[in-house]
Amino acid sequence: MRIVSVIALVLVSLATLVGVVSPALAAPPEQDLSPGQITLLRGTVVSGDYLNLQAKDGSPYTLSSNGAYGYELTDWYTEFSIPSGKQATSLTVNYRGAYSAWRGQSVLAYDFVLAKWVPVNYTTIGPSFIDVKVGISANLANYVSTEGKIRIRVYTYSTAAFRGYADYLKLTAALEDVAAPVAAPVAPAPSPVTAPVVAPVAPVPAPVEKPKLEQNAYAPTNAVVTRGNLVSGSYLDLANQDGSTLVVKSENIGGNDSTDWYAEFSLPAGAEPVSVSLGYSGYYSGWRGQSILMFDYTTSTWRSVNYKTIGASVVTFEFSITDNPAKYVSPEGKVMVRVYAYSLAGFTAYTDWMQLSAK
Ligand SMILES: [Ca+2]
Ligand SMILES: [Ca+2]
Repeated sequence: MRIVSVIALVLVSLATLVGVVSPALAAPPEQDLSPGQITLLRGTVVSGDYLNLQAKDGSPYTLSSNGAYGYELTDWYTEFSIPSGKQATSLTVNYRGAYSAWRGQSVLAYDFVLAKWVPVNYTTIGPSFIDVKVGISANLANYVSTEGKIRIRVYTYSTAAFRGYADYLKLTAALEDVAAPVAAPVAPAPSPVTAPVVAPVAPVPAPVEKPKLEQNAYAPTNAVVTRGNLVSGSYLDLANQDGSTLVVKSENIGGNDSTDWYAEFSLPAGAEPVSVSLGYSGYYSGWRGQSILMFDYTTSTWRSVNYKTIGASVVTFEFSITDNPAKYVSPEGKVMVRVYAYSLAGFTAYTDWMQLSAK
């Protein structure tokens, strides 16, 4: 009886040991994904294309900056594809580049769920090539479209013209198999005798998918002061009517004081809204005339869409854009709304809320 118990105990222990030495979970294999064609948003190509991003060989994709809104900019993005049947469990951006002079460079990744670009890295880069490595872990799934695309953008601005040299850009992805979908029950095949003879039908091209504007109200995703000095706040203060404001103090140029800044909104790429309205809430240190302008991408000009005299008490108003609102949306879904005020005396502009509604 006692011996039997001991033997049983030994067997249980052995079984436990066997369980412990089961094969360790293998980490999913990592794979370098190569960039596709470059979409240039700002800047002029000096030389090269996306193929120059394939190797760290000193042969870069070279851009010269373009002037816009008082700044010099280079801005471009490229798309990576995850092989079908795979999904990413980690993503790392590997970049190598240089600039003609020291510049601050932002790397952004496109969040397909929130339909906006999200900054993932900021690095100051000078005339020598340096490597930038950025791991993307939070909300990883948001950065991969349902078609397995990932968009990475490189954005640089300055008050002086410059050249940018991008020698290398790849994504390192840890990939695992997507679980096979459960097969839907198959309807019984019709008997060959009764099946009518059907002429072969040419495959119907997949409908071009228009991005759906699922979200109706958009908060700014960026704010840039082009005239005047940012005293406090950021675009984040514009999201709610809560008394927290973006504060810009006027700048005197040639005897006149003005504030001039613009907010950016991000709609899904390719969005063509049929109806757009803007909301504003804010005040000034004293009575000022305020113009609101929108950037018309069809003519590359700012168009005045609203003018109002605003004093030291908060005013809140909304208005509709009636003439072809889609012209204010870039192919990437960007909308720029500019707020301009002008006076002979210095002043301060306080903006509490800005919102774009689109359908
Ligand atoms: Ca290269
Ligand atoms: Ca606010």
